[in-house]
Amino acid sequence: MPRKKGEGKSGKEKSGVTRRGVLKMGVAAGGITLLTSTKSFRTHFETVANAQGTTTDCLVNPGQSPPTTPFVQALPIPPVKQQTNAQQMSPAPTKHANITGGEAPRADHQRWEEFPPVIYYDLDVRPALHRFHPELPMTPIWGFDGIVPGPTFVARQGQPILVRFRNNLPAGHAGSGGWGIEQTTVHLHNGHTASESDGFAGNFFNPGSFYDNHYPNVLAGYDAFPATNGDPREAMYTLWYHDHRQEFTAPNSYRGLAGMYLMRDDKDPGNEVAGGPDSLHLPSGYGLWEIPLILSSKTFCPDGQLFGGPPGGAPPNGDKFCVNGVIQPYLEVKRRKYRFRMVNTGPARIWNLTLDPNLGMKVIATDGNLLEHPIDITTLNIGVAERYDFVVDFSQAQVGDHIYLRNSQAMFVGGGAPNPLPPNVQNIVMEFRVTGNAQDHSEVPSTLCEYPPLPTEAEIAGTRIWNFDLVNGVFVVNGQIFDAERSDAQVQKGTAERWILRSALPAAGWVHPVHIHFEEFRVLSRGLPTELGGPGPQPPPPLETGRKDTIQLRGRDQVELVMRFRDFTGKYLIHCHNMAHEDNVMMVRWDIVDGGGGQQTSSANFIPNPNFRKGDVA
Ligand SMILES: [Cu+2]
Repeated sequence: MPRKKGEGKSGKEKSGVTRRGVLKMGVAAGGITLLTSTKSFRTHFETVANAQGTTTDCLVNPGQSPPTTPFVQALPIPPVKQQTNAQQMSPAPTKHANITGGEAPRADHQRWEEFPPVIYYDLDVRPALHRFHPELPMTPIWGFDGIVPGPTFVARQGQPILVRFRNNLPAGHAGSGGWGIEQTTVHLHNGHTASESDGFAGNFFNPGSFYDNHYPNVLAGYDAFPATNGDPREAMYTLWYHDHRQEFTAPNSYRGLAGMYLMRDDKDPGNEVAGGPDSLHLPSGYGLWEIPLILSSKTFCPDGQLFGGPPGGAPPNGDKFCVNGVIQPYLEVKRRKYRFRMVNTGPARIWNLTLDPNLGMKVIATDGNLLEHPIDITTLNIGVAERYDFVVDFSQAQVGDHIYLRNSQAMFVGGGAPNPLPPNVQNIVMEFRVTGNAQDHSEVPSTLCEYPPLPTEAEIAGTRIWNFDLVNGVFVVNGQIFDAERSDAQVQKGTAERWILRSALPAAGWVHPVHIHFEEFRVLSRGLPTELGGPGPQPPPPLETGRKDTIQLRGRDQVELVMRFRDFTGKYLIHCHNMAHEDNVMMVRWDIVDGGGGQQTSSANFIPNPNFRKGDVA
């Protein structure tokens, strides 16, 4: 459906009211002691090799970026993150936060002895210079290991890892007038991860300290299926990691703090030829036949510097289409099947993508999860944080053909329409050049996996309603703004719940891609009830029949989900993943709790199920 112009615009721009503005006033008044302030904005990138041009942030929205020639740069493939020798990690990772050793405060790692890390990674969160296009100068970015996007993690299900995130961002950055803030917390979206390693928005930490995230890489349902590392039907494959600092996720992620995280197992071992009897032989080989497509959109100032918003404000929607950190790249392909692993890293743009000529896309996974059966589509709609794995068969094309990935979504907030490039390439995201033939041993089986059954009525503890609204220019959930100290739901571990996500604002064209941390959900229905003026609940469309962790509320809308809560406890998040909405402050903390009588705490937005019998959970 067409989105009204203005979608994605942060409400604070209309109202002038901004909680972050209040925060910044607190900084100026010395109310936030974590930040240090300097008189003028520091040029903190000068030590980076090959620095050139201005090294300060561009702070004035140019409206439109300078022109750039499309398809002059080959698509870069983010390098695979390499492990660190555990003995070289200093100080050694510990269950308790090693505060004296430089670690930020956190709760103890849950199930640390049960899932001891077998692979260690050391990752530097730091400033660097990056070139988004050969015709633009190097520009300041923040990157995991100093690159945009960050390195790709290739993990294996059943193999616990530990990732040390070292905050080496410039101290005093926000206090001295730059956009973004030098504090970070890193969320692995949508790992089955204990709360203290989930990148909770309030668990941000300062430059000079580090934070160890423990990723057990277990499948949901571990406690019921310990012999198989969790329920094999809960397997996940395409994840991503990004900054999740409360109220600054948009500028920090826009500056470059995002990367991909892939999971391998026997069904999808990463090699289409080799592999055991369980291998699906999907087109595979990272960077070879299996290509990450990490989407973002950015705006650049007249001198070519990245524009990320006024300090304290939201970054623009961006009029330059970037894939894997470069503007409008090309990729040389052979006449065979390719698997694309796409993630939309925002900050706000929703894409509607078509191949031209239209070779079609065979979708094999939605968000992190394989579909039970592939779905053939001709147009792919992807909201912020959503992922799709799809296969394109270039054997339909001829050597010498050029095939374009075109975006048809009209959404130009924060600037003009995408550059008026030559008419034949307008709104094109990237180009595929068919350059030859290659053997293809890959397959796309008609059955990819089997889902676990939906929870029974007796397993569902009740129904919880989350209303996503805009009130006085502030994006709220159930009428409230985010507070890291306030938990709006206490979910009993080992139960299932039906969650209703609703956006009932009259005359609203707002799209809210809502993300729920920690567990995958299934969509029961889509559609606002008739008593609220909607069409009533309808069966989900085909691409929403798969397991997902992010779902779009489109205008006045409602989705009805069901999910289980297993294996870990602690604080988690539900939020709009339009990062401008998320920062302003459409996010809620909810908790998984254990014990306390085993009944869900009743609250205004929770309707208990009288037929619920705890203990019946599979
Ligand atoms: Cu939203």
